[in-house]
Amino acid sequence: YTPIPRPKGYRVSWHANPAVEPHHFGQSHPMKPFRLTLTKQLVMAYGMHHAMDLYMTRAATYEEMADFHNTDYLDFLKTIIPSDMQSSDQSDSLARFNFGDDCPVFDGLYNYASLYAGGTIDAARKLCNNQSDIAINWSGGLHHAKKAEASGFCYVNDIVLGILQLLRHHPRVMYIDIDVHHGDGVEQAFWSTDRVLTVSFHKYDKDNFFPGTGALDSNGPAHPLNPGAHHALNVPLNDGIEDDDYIALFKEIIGSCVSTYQPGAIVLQCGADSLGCDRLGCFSLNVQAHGACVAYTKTFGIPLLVVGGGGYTPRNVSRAWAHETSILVDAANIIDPNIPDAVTFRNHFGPDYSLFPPLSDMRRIENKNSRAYLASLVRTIKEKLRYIQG
Ligand code: ZLV
Ligand code: CA
Ligand code: ZN
Repeated sequence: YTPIPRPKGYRVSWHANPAVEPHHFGQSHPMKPFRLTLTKQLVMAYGMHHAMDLYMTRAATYEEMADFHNTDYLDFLKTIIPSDMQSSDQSDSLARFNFGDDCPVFDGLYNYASLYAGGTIDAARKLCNNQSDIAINWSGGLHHAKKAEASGFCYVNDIVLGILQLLRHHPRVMYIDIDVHHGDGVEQAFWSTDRVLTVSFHKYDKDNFFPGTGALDSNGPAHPLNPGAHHALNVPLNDGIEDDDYIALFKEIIGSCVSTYQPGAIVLQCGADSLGCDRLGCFSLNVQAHGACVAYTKTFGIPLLVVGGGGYTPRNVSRAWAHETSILVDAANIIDPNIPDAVTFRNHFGPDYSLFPPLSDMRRIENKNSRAYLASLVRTIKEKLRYIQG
């Protein structure tokens, strides 16, 4: 490969620890930390690691995680072991903290959760100290975890912990979530403050799609004394949304939000389950369209924390996150769309060996988002922005 040069005029930092990658949620569980290994192999095969400052992430300390999480939840997380899943004297706690099929207890769980959380906290601190302009942690983005509850494959809410760090330096932080699921844990954590504006794009079907929250009219408790009222925005979508509509919607909404709210930092959750052909998702986005949202967010030149999230077809997750890394280091137009021969696990990318296989044609899902529906979403959200001040 040829080393990718450093981007001109700004610094990008990469936060990772390979010890996250070998964790296993269990036999048929869709969350596969191996997708991080694939992502890293692509990034390195393209020589992109030369364009960034590389930081080996440490585990978040118990005290750092207690900035958001309850200590009785953390104590449980720290001591629970897989054999407790069957034990009757743990069943009350397991139920109370929402452990089960979605959130199993697996070997090294506390290590896994504290490592991905440490990555996001470190990334946020690099931005605060002005040692980085764009900080990336693909192992983070676990947006469903609650103060005292695991949820939707998420145990510790690294995004909330990262935003809490950014709030030490920035009066206002904006959170953008393009995972196919609603970013409920982050929304709820900042439900009562006007210092964080959360915006989630997601598939919404109250009764049939997890987590069932994130309706258009769900914008924070509208109590007159709640400063956080109106500071949660939701973009509920139906099955099958395609590239051009999604990009146009993202630009219209995010452009208006940034110019109104004037955030000092942006956190972007890049859940890759919004891609076409995802095992759990139902949108029809190609890698380029998912990446176009990252590219647009970067154009504001605001300190940017980029995290991963969902994504259940590992070969496509790694394609998207490698492409997005190239966008962030300003090298998208110089990398070869044919996946290099030297990539470890290259067999995962056949038969096309392309960074951009046409995902939208591979599994046709009818687009249930009419132009009129999308236009009404934009109109309604722009009206909601009138309640928000920068
Ligand atoms: O991508 O799960 O639908 C960020 C993220 O946003 C549910 N869970 C819950 C509510 C009751 N159920 C079903 C429980 C199923 C447990 C096992 C699966 C196993 C195999 C294949 C698919 C699933 C599954 N679980 C699909 N959807 C769910 C959701 C949770 C989705 C979390 C998304 C996380 C990382
Ligand atoms: Ca989302
Ligand atoms: Zn998701």
